[in-house]
Amino acid sequence: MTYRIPDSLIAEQNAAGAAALADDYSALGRQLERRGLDIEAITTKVVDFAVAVPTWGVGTGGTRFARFPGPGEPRGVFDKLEDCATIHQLTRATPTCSPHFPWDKVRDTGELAERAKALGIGFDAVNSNTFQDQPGQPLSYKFGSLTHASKAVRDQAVAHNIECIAIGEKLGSKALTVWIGDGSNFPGQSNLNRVFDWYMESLAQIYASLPRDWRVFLEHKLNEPAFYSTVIADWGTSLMAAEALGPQAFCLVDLGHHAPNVNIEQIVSRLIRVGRLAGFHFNDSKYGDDDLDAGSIDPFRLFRVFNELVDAAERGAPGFDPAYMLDQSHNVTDPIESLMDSAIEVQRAYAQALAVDRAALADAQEASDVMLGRRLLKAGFVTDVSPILAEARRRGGGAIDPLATYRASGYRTRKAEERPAAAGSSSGIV
Ligand code: AOS
Ligand code: ZN
Ligand code: ZN
Ligand code: ZN
Repeated sequence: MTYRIPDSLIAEQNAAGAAALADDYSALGRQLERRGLDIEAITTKVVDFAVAVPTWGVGTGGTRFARFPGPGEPRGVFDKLEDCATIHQLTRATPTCSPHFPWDKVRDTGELAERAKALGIGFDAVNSNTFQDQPGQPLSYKFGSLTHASKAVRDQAVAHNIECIAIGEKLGSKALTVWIGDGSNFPGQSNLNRVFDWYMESLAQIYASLPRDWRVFLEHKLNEPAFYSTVIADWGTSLMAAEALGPQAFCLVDLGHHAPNVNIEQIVSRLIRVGRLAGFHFNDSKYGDDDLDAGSIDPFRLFRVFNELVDAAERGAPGFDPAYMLDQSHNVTDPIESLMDSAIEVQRAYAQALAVDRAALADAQEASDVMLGRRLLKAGFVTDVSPILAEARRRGGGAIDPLATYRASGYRTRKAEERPAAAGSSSGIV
């Protein structure tokens, strides 16, 4: 048996913080009541909110310069599942994980499904990987995958995506996320129109293999690893592809995949409008696809995105059912700590958006009262919803203070003993 944090430790830690939380929660409840908001309604929504953890996120990432692994890193997908389960145990916000293939491929997918079930973890979207070559792979993706000039390479990449769907079906997943590194580094390297033809041809084959109750998430990205043009560069291209493919295709928004200063919440609003918002890869960034912890750089941007989501939910936007996932790379922090904190920050943005007086906001907008509209929105953002988040965790059996409880448990030290570094794997820690 490997080490799991005992529920008794969570209870003990919670007991120490319970009185302060009850005090803060009732004070916040009174404050919200004065603003015409019901704290219980917000707490219930936060309890029901979930964000998936990426299996590749529980190991230390790295930059293109170096990777500095920490102690007790997961050696493979079974260890990753254990860490994902721990994140959920403490936060109660991450009941599913999003696996990546072939990084998480095992001989017996049934065993993977069983292990996850035993740990109380489900599977969110499965991710395909045609942006790097695997040992023994017949054809290289150096010059592209689903849009490679060679049909044989495209076929190989299509077959991999179809295999991902087959694995995902055994895991109980209902979506495939496709992100490709395809594009060009130099003008003249490829024909911008032709590569899109190939993308559509390849995606049509993958789409045809989707089970009826599945969705395919198309993830766009402005640049990197291709630095002149990427084939699916922006939400416009993504939407063109999704609409051409059919009703099971949706556009995924990774917060780090846009031009600087672009208005991401407006993109979200537009995609909701046409019923094509797949969901998110949450993370934060200052320069590009930095993959920093969600809410660590620009929490107001995250809040603005959630403002659109709450607006859409409250007006009952048709087909609105976004998948929430984290997509981060942890280079200088303990990945479990970063992922717990990020899940909480995503919840925080949601709770803040729920703390906006939407009726008053609509009136201010109607009256063109710019200052009041601005203030009403900001009032949600500046509300310290921490007691709501802590109370939601407590009610679910999680930790009032996940970071403190995690550190008190000594989980990482225990894992360092159980997972000797020498047994490292090519587990997709990129
Ligand atoms: C790459 O930039 C994308 O964000 C993808 O979602 C990718 O599959 C993921 O980051 C794992 O490397
Ligand atoms: Zn992503
Ligand atoms: Zn990315
Ligand atoms: Zn990213």
